[in-house]
Amino acid sequence: MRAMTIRPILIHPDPRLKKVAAALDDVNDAVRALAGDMFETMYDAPGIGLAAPQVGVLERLIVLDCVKEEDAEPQPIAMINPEIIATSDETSVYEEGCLSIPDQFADVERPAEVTARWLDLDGNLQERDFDGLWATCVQHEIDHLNGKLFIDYLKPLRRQMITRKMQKLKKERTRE
Ligand code: GNR
Ligand code: NI
Repeated sequence: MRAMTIRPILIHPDPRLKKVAAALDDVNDAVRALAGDMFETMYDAPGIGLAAPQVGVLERLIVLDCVKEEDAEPQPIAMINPEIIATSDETSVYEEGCLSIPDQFADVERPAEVTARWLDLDGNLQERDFDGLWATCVQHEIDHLNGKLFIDYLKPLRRQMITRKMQKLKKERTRE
């Protein structure tokens, strides 16, 4: 097996973060290699989730691990072509962040519980209920596959302020 590589994460605004990603029609070694790189990149960041478009790959693949405690067992999950097939009426509010929008955080309201269906890295269909941070994270990641960022839930003025900060950050980074 090829060594895993940390890939650069795209920073908003970037046209690739606004595109709808394409479904994967095959679960092969290339997809498994990409998932490996995405786990490596997510844990290095560190983050609790990562979607392929964030590393510039416009395909429907996400990885997540919402276990935050240092001493707890990791729970890596890779999802190919994930779908939310049911949502609770009950909602919850989490302060969200995004690796593509560094150091910006805002409250986002979403369904508190969701049922997701996806293909795992062996090509087997999986279905599971998520709640708490896991439910928020899986929705945040699937949004990325549809070109949607958490700031799209904010009021336009707040979103614009964050976008301007990110434009400034990107400019500073290219000057260095
Ligand atoms: O690391 C992340 N933390 C986070 C916190 C609250 C809600 C969602 C997230 S996902 C984010 C990683 C990321 O940007 N995934 O796309
Ligand atoms: Ni994100």
